[in-house]
Amino acid sequence: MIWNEAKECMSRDELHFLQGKRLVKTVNRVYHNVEYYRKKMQQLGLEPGDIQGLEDLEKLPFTTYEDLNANYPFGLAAVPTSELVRVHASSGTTGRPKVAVYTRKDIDIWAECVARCMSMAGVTRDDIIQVGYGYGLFTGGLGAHYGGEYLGAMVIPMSTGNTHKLIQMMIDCKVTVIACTPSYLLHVAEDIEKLGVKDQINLKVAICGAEPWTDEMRTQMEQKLNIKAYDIYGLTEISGPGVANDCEYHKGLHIWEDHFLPEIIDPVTLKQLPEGETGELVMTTLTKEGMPLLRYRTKDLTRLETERCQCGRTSARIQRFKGRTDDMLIIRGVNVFPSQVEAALLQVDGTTPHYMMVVDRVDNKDTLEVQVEVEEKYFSDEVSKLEKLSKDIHDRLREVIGLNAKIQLVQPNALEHSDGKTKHVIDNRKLYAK
Ligand code: DLL
Repeated sequence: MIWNEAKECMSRDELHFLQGKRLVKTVNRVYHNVEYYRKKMQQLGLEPGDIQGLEDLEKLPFTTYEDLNANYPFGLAAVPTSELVRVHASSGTTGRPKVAVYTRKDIDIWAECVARCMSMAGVTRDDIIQVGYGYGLFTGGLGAHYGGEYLGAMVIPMSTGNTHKLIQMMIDCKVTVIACTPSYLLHVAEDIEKLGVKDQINLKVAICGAEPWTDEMRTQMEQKLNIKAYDIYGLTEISGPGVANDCEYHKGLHIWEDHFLPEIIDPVTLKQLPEGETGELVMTTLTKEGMPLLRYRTKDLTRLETERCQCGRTSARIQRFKGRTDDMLIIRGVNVFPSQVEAALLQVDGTTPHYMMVVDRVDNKDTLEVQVEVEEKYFSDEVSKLEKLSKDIHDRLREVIGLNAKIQLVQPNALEHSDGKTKHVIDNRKLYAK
């Protein structure tokens, strides 16, 4: 079902005209309201008048996480605080999160984008949606929640953490749609099987995202739960979930191009790549008021296709993700950078900066083991000291990355050391396309 046919199915020419107009407006907005962008454009000898349409996009500067970090928390806001109504955030490479701010209109547009995604997955106002993404600073919970309500469906704000309660509510409320991470849904499916309650489940659709997943996972969840599963993409900086979603033909994720202008660039030369080539996805927001971003480097590697889809939508579609240009991992839906782990370890006395993160998926649940070299003396001391150190590291990591990791303390020099770039991650999950 198409939620907003006028926008979702406009011809590519009409779309480019609209994007050009909105780009010019956005450039004017940031130039006049965000000191950081004004300075950046001035350094490049650019004035708003130099940007007349899409053909001038490449003249504009990129925005990166480092820019967000330098302007933390609200330095990139383009309106006064009195006009902002919401803040969300996700982890950054350093201790500072990536923060996004929203005006009321931003929240409305975001909700419409999520509603379009849900509608694309066949969800209607007659559905009962259980939101199993985390609520809070993470955009998943509230993003899916507002989108579901915008559609007119009934939303159950389940959040994460209690699978048995989620399954009980699913049965009692006759839930028809679930929105959660794909790995969590597979875990839920297994618990449903274990509890022997499959025949009491009314689910028909799942809207899964926030982490990479494979076609095999889609097949598994569709078969186990007798549902149709859809892929939803987004990132905090750009708004949250609902930047793109796949339709029933599963030929890639349709981007809401009337709100987000995509490009694919070579992450080394930073030049735009011809259509169909794989590179880094870059997004310019076209309607955001609170924190508009010019050419934001998502660090996600993919390619785009624009030939018309059988569903009738005309937007560019994101193809399978191939990885990231940075070392961010998504573990149980949580973004984690090795640098955060390193920083946490350094705060605990007795550890060394030599560590290895081993990520795996066991029974559809992500596991994280952190192997840490500790000072020799701990191995000759009583066992209780080693145990205390292990607990201290565990607790510190939990505070910093928000995950419970299994800690394995090892002797000095037990891990690989190198003069060059030491490998700190072994990810056995193989979630990205080759
Ligand atoms: O994960 C927003 C979201 C919430 C999307 C719920 C979908 C559903 P962040 O925490 O800022 O935002 O993480 C953004 O997650 O750059 C991708 O690397 C990855 N990601 C998000 N969705 C997908 C997906 C939310 N469908 C980062 N497939 C992005 C692959 C995804 N990777």
